[in-house]
Amino acid sequence: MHNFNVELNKLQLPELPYGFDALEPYIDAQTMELHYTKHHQGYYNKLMNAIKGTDLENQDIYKTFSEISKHPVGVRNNGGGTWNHALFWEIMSGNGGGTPSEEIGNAINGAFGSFDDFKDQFTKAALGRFGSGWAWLIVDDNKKLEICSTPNQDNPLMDVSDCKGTPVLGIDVWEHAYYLKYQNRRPEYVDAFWNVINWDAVNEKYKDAVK
Ligand code: MN3
Repeated sequence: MHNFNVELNKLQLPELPYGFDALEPYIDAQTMELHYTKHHQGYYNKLMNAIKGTDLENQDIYKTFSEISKHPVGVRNNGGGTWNHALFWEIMSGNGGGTPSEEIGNAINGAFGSFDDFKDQFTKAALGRFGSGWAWLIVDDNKKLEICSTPNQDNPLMDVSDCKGTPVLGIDVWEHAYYLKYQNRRPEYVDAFWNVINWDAVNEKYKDAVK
């Protein structure tokens, strides 16, 4: 069911699909470099250590997420950290921004009334997440779009999540994602994010998720 992106299905550290400076001025190069080479790499390395020699090494990560409550917390935190960032890099682009069209544009209008209403609700979810976590646009089991947020490195693929579905868009609201440029001003970071969303990538994920 979650085969919308075979690459994300693998336990791997994907290459960043653009240079560290590609998202300037909205997300600065230094933040991108630290975020990818230290944070994402760190989650990946810790995940590999946590599952070494266990059945999880060869198990589909979506299956692992679907029963994450049975596994050590290190698998939950670092598995989420590995997968969430892989999605995050993919749904951004230096040529991003604008308003979505095609299937995802129509679905957003249908679910939220308009793009501006969607933007307001997604922004609220991102700003309302206390402490560290993520805000998501997901496709739920009824193939409807929903907005929600999760703490820490949890995601809506996990059985422990309050909201469940397939993420097609997500924003990292950990301070490490924005502190160097925006310090404590999370609203400015979330506002800037709209300029780097790769709606073509989101549309592909949406189409796969509703298949
Ligand atoms: Mn992060």
